[in-house]
Amino acid sequence: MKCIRTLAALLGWSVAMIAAAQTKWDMPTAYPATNFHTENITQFVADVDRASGGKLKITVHANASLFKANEIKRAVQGNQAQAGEILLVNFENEDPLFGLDGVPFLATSYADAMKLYKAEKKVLEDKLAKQGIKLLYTVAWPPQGIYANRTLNSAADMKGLKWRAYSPATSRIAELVGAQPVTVQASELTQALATGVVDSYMSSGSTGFDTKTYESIKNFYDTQAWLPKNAVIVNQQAFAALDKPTQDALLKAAADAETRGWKASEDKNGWYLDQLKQKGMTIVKPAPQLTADLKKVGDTMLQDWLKKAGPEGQSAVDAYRKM
Ligand code: PCA
Repeated sequence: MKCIRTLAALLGWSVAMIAAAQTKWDMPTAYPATNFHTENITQFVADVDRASGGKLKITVHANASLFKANEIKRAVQGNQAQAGEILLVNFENEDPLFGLDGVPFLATSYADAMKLYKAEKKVLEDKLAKQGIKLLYTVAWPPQGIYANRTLNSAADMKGLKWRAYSPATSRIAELVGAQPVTVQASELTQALATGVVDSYMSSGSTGFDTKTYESIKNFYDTQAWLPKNAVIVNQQAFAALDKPTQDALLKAAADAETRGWKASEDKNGWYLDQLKQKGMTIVKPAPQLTADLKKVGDTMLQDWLKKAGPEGQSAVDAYRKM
């Protein structure tokens, strides 16, 4: 009898120990489970689980199911969610530095997008740290092009488009070309297209595919204008509460996810555009006038950005240009 009681006590104690040793995090993201960013995150979370010996369990809530895209950052800041994935350019109004990779035609290839990341990484980390957030890694979206039914030979042809925007910068583009911006997060884009709330937008082949844009829009103008980045972030206090081996496991998995994610983005870009073609879309090489007009828009936006971002913005751009 005594022996059984001791055993029961021991069992209760070990269950309590396991529960105490195990940390559970919520991780909201804004894109569907099948998106390459989310697939990468799924792998990241599995790596963390394994490398931490099951001590850190992260539950991913994809497709803006827990928080809207533009609410995720604040949720992580306030520790309502311990980790999350955000689109940096969404927060340009908070701080211009978050919008650097959304300036059209500043960095238009994967190699340049990586350089830009290296040039801004320190200041980005510092900004987030001041907000109680730790940057784990980033991954670039594929290059941004224009979805529209109209024939676009120049920016003048964009006048009056009902333009879906996902960030302050994509709204600004609409203003500069005389289109009407409506901000719609990716998870609500399919419906906005189907109901005619919007008839055009700028994004990657990836989002065109995810949202079945081919069901309502015929053309993708492959302007390769910029590659915005998603950032995976954690609440600093939640991170600090982990034991050292678990922290190390998390950081190692994050470094692997960054390398894997950038590669997946680049590798899958062609696949996404092929899928759009197979679904009946035309991938258009933009007319020289359209490109020239959009580059002018980009120049204006870079000047505006440099004014807003001040010396630290200038030095990030200078560092990038020197690479
Ligand atoms: N897809 C996201 C942001 C950039 C991209 O390629 C979107 O359209 O919301």
